[in-house]
Amino acid sequence: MFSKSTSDPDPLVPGAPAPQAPELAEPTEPRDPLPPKPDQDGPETVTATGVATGAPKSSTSQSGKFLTTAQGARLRDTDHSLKAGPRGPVLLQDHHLREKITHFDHERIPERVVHARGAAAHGVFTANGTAEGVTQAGFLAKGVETPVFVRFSTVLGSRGSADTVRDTRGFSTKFYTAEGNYDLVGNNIPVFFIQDAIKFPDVIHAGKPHPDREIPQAQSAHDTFWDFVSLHTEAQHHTMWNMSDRGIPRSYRTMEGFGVHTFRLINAAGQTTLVKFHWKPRQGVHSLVWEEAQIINGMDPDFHRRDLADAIEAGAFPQWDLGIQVFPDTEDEMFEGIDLLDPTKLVPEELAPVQVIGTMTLNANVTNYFAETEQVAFHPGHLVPGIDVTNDPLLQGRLFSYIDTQLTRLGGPNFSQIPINRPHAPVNDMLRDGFHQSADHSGVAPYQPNSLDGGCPFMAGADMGALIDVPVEVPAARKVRENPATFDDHYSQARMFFRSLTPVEQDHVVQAYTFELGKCYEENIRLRQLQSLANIDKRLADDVAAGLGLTAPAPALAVADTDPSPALSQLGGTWPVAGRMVGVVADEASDLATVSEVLAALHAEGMVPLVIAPHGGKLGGEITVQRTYLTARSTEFDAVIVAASGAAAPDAADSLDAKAGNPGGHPSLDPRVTLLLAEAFRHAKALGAWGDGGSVLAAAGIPAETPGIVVGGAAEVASGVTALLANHRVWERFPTA
Ligand code: HDE
Repeated sequence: MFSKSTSDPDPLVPGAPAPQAPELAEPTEPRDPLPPKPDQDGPETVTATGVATGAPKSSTSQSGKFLTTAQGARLRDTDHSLKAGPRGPVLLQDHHLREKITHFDHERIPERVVHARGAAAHGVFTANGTAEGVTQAGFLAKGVETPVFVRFSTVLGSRGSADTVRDTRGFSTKFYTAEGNYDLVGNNIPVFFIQDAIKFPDVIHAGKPHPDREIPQAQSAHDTFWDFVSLHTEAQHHTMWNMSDRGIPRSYRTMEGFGVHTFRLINAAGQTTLVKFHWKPRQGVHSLVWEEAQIINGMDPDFHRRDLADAIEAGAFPQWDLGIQVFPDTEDEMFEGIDLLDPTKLVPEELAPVQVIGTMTLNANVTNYFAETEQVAFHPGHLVPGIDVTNDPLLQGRLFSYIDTQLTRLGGPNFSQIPINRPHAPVNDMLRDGFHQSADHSGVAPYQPNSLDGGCPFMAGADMGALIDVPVEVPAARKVRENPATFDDHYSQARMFFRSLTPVEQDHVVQAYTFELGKCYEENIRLRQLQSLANIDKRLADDVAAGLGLTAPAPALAVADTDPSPALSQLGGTWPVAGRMVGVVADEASDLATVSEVLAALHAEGMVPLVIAPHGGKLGGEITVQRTYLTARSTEFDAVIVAASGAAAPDAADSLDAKAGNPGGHPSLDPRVTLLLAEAFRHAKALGAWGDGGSVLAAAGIPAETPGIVVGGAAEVASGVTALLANHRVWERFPTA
């Protein structure tokens, strides 16, 4: 299934030298295929009785250099069917034709019913030991390194849908621990739409395209979605997060991740604690702005997928700290008045700080999308000793759903044998046969107890690293279809979230609701959603209503006020600039020596400068052009710099004003360049120009005396833009209400 290791000599060509792995290159440069990654092969094949068969790890993948049939017979022609003469009918006996077409006919498997669109990468998780006091999970002990596979996803869209839609993002991590696979199957939003798994088909049916015309694709801006969430008001908190900038991340690399549910940990002494898991991106938490997201959906629907793969290939490995919020395991499972079993509630970090327990680095791209990203199967029930579930009714339902869906999606019960799903711990189960069985089980007694296989496999003792079902008390109760009263409050945390945002972020929320409800046809649905908004925050409701040309109703109920949680805002703080994309507009007439210096300065900070020029190839025979005026769009860049023309003095700091009256003089003046600059300006990105490059900014209508515009000497521009990028955007340029 995976590429043959390049170090293996070809067995059919005696003495053939082993091909060498290629050097990694810039993502924008053509490259040879990457070498296979060691942990994609999974462990040696092990039989049910624990005997390694010695079979090569990739026994089913490509080997040898000649094209063969699936049975290994070499072929001399794959371009022509076997026919009765050149003009004759095709012969049924052509096995290669039938095998090739039949296999092709069956290449597709059902896409995931949700989270169909995803991108993934390999990496490593290193524990810092902080969690040792609360869990006996071996992979969380100090210094332990665990291979991981992470899949990010959107929720609503089909597999071929665009990346930058407004939606929740999945953030699933498979830890291949020495005690078996542990899956943390989370989202980039810490709460969920519903409190009980029985509502999952309802919320997803409402969010998916309308059943009659199957539109719209991959978005919530339509009647059925708002119909449901305005009626099922426990969804209001999650929906508020979707309408915030969290719904349109800049990159998978700049998303937080959340386990959402509360989990129960158990330490070596048998003591239990309740925890919530958080991933904190070291790159900072950043988002797109809505107009950018919409443009990207057309310009580059693979934007997030490409961004992740390019960053990893360029060596800008994204990193996340894994943290836990720790709560005492009390009988009521409450913390500071918050029901820890209610997945529509978060616990503010100000009340329970996130304690870092380790760091994950994604350092290798997938080799084969289908084999790995498509076939990976996560499950919140894939646990290891020391981590257990709670009675959160949403989590309990998920424990059933994931294995069930894999049976259809991956065609039977043996998907854990697919290399990407194989544990790196020894597997010795008594599961047998079924579709796609690829293990060659030995022994005659796949049952317990037995004597015929010597009693094997054996049960692990309490001190042998076996799974632990924490013996939690179940209070005497009646069988009911009811929620606890503590689940009843649907609004106070939505209010807390909105009021914790800065004015710029609040404005984005207002605009998002106005956009989404503006796409609904039914006025009753808009009004019903406005009622929920009025319950959450009167100003929010009034502003959205004004945009819709409606009047917001009065709040219908009293909602508890809680302290804002500043940690919920994405603004503030400075972040590493490594991996950020900076466009440098230049052409043949530019001051090319200085262009090279600026590119070097940006490179030295770990950024990815991309030269944008009128044509491809090289400028001055030396500087590689990565984007042309035709292929560049502002949305790809975090900042844009315009080079001076060679004629101008490179340090003419006042050139922006000087040239503003005569913009036609600069060779980079082109409507596509001015559009690029105007868009980047509108999206509050840093812009710079040295020398008479400032005249191009002026021609795009960008005033010189505006925050986030750096004009001056080239070195000053490079360092000024770098400093601005650490804040992600020039926030003060956004107009606020
Ligand atoms: Fe999922 N979810 N989910 N979900 N979910 C799936 O499993 C489901 C929920 C999440 O990258 C499916 O393998 C139910 C919450 C992610 O492969 C399916 C409920 C959270 C992924 C399923 C939930 C998630 C899935 C579809 C309500 C965040 C993508 C394909 C009880 C904590 C995993 C699959 C990947 C995928 C069911 C709610 C996250 C159908 C019934 C809450 C990240 O089994």
